[in-house]
Amino acid sequence: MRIDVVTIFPGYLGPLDEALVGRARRAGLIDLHVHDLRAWATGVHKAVDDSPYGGGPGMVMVPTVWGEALDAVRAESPDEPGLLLVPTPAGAPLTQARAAAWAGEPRLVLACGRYEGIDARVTADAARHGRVEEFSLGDYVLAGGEVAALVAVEAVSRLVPGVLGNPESAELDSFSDGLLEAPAFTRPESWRDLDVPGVLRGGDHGAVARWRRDRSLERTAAVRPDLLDGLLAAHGAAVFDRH
Ligand code: 6GU
Repeated sequence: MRIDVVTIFPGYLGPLDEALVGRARRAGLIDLHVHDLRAWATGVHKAVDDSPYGGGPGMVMVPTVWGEALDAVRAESPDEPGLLLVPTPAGAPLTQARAAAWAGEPRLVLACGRYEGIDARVTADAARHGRVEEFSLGDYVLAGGEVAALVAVEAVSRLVPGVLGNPESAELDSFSDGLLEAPAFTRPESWRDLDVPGVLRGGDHGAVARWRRDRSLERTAAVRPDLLDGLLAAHGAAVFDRH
């Protein structure tokens, strides 16, 4: 899969050299390109932003620079214009389902805005060339889209075949069945007077699965009751049946 990220702070994407994503890149599974938006800025000041029409605080990123940048990045791989992803607190939430859908794309292009966002005509124009999706990490405001791009690249990369050592771990994750994961334990069996639950040491795989399911439901009901409401609405009470 090819991923392009366009940003005025390429250094922000440095962590993508590390750990899981770094390894996936070196293995040739993820072909990641980070582009400095300022390369397409013109004039002595290389400005990328201007004051908003209609007034108000802050600055808006200019469509001219973004248009040239996205045209050029798209042209680097003309057969595959890619899905344009725009991080913005005004987008629909990033979910595991969206990450999984994006992991099936041959190419993603991430356009990171700063300031009060990007002139709205940039996404309108991009939608004439291909598909565009805006996404938000949640209900809080970041200084720019770079951290959201890091989050999206990591969430997507671990779902690309071959990136995870054990593909089962993606399937067992929190959210892949719509519930939060049960707590996990490893050796030693007893630590600071805290014991690993006996059922996990007993070798009864059915009992372990039921215990994990119960803890998942308990934890989800406690911290994310909205997820249970969503599952009930989608599938009915059968989703809570024991297997
Ligand atoms: Cl995607 N961008 C910004 N700037 N702030 C956010 C966000 C994205 N998601 C939550 N807050």
